[in-house]
Amino acid sequence: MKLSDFPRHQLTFGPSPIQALPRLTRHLGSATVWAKREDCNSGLAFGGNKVRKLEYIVPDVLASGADTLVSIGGYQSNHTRQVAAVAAHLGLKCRLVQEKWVPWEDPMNDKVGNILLSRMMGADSRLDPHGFDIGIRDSWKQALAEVEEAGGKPYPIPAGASEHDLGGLGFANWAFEVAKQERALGVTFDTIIVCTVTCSTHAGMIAGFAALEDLTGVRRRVIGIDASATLEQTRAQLERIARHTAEKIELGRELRDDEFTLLPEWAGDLYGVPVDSTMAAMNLGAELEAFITDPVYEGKSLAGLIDLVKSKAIPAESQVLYAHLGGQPALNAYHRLWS
Ligand code: 5PA
Repeated sequence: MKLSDFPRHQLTFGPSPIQALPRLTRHLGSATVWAKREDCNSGLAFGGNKVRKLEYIVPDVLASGADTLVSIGGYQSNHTRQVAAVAAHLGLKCRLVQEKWVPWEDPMNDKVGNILLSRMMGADSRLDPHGFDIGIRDSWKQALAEVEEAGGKPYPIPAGASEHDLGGLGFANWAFEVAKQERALGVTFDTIIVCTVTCSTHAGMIAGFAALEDLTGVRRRVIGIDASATLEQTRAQLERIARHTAEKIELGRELRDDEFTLLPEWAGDLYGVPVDSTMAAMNLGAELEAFITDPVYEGKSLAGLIDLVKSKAIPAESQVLYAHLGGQPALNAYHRLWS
């Protein structure tokens, strides 16, 4: 099926805004930096990248007759907050497994930010002691079984909605949305920067930009900045989901090796724990542009952008598009980084 033939249930406001970042660009003194703002793409509980993925999953949810969305993430998962938001919006129930993905010892970590919002929206959000893993989890399968045993009809949404058959479509379409906005702006973005963990954001972009390249001949670099700190598992998942999505949208060719770039240098040692480059990037974005990023995801990908632009690994004449994927509600749980 062609991408435009897949049903899409609108949850976003429409195309997310693209903004120039002139003060950051001037400070870095090389390539021109822009951002596309998925962090304010929807009115549903602050939006984010998962809302865009879920637009292609909701038609399947509604067709299934399910009454409960069941998903999983860390205590401060943005994904589970967005699943809770979509459940509330559709009038469905929501069961969330919140694993202890991050060794961040703060008494507020399982109370404020994303988890607070999920509870406020009526989700049945339960803590689980297991640690970080982007794969399919027993705790999630258990939650699905429990909903069924209680007489409910669960709809399974895996971590980050990534290992879902339709998980890559939202960001495949993002590529075409960028192309339309480029025409209006009179700019071509030759380099895209994206944060990568469960992978369907980056994988969807790879498939979408590949399809766009085949139509227009414009070749771009999509640079994934790893924030999982489990590089090999993440790379394998990225390739699998990108190939699956490319096949789904009938790309009609194999993805080339040079279409996969996943850089490990800014992840630090552990998922969810910021390092010096994360702190420096978050502070720089905030001080220069009121551009707010989080310590788990976007602070790490922003650190990657800063170093790649400064070092001219991204050429000075480049137009760089940073995908801001959301994540700010988790900042509350990290208050002591600034207090
Ligand atoms: C997340 C993911 P992918 O998981 O699609 O690779 O996206 C990475 C990413 N930025 C980037 C933000 C703000 C994100 O929330 N979040 C997960 C979550 O549970 O919130 C899926 C891990």
